[in-house]
Amino acid sequence: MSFLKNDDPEVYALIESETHRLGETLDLIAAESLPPHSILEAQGSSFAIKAAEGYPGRRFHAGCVHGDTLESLAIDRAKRLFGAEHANVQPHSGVSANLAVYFSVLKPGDRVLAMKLSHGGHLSHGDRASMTSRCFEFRHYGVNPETERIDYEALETMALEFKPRMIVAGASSYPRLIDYERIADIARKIGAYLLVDMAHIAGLVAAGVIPSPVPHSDFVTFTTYKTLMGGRGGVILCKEEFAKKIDQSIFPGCQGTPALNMVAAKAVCFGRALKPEFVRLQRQIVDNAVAMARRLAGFGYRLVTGGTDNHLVLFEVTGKGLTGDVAEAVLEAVGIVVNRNVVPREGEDPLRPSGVRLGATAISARGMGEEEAGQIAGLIDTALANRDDSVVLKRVAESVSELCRRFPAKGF
Ligand code: DSN
Repeated sequence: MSFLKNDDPEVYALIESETHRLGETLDLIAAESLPPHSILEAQGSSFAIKAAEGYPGRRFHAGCVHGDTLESLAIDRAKRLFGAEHANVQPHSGVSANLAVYFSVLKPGDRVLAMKLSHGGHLSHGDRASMTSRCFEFRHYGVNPETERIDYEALETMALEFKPRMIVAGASSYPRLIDYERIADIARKIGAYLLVDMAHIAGLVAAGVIPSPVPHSDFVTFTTYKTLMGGRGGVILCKEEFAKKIDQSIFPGCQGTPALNMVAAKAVCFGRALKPEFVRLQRQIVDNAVAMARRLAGFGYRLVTGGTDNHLVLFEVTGKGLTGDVAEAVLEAVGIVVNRNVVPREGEDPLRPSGVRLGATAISARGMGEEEAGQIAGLIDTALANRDDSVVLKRVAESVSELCRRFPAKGF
């Protein structure tokens, strides 16, 4: 980055510091990964310059010859990777992708049934704080209070009574598999569309490590930077019959020109995900999450749903006299980066929740296996149990640094 260093030393220094932070800490944020240099190169490439409103062969700007080939390549790879009939690779984010799906087939005020944020859903699934709740009439299903797994019977009862035009499945803090077939049956019964937001688990689905929602859904949205390990951005997959509506809903409906540099990064991401090494890595992510979950349970933490089937672990810290925000701060101070999270319980304050969410994607990208994942769970427990003991915390921080040195963050 010699140009940036000369042109803007202040920003250059911040980038250097952030690169150092990423290398010297353990990233356990479930919504992050450690993308390889090739993804960052594509993001920073000359495609960042190009205005390209429209779609390949149908642009509103000249000079899109290479942009057209690039976008077609990204679309073809996305379709191949997920066995989808149609792909739109232009959404700038997962929220943009969801908005475009809503506005493709719904009218303002239409009813939508989605998973509650506090039970693992997502803001853009009609949470009060999201503009989606102002555009459509959302109602929310949740998990069974005993099992903390989706209550499909209650979902069906709500669907039959509320008669939504669309059902949304998918979550950002649900550690279990989702029965897409069952939700698709419910949607079919009431003539509703089914949208699955698989942002968190897209990498696991691409690798075939967990079941795919694609055959069961009208629309599937996802982001490319979580388990899929690419750059920032969103994608929509849909059945061919909705292709035109989805494309129009993204452009000109919800967005202007696509970010072709991010489309380049998506193409690279899909190309990598089609390789056998990616499948091995995705299996390791689940194995590592399971290893962390088991160790934490052994230390007496209550795991939401009792374990995990995917890349994330959600556990309560209130049993240890802590709240999620305090746990997050204690862990960040020793170099373990996590996020506080609500657990499925009504009335929780999202700023001071009872839980912590962990994800195994970035540590797996660094080459860590179950042994290290278990060791990290041990470091988490030691730090939380000794949060007022600076000597122990220093020892934990040293162990974190040692792990980071043994498993360098080659990804970026
Ligand atoms: N959906 C948010 C999360 O799960 O943290 C970020 O994409």
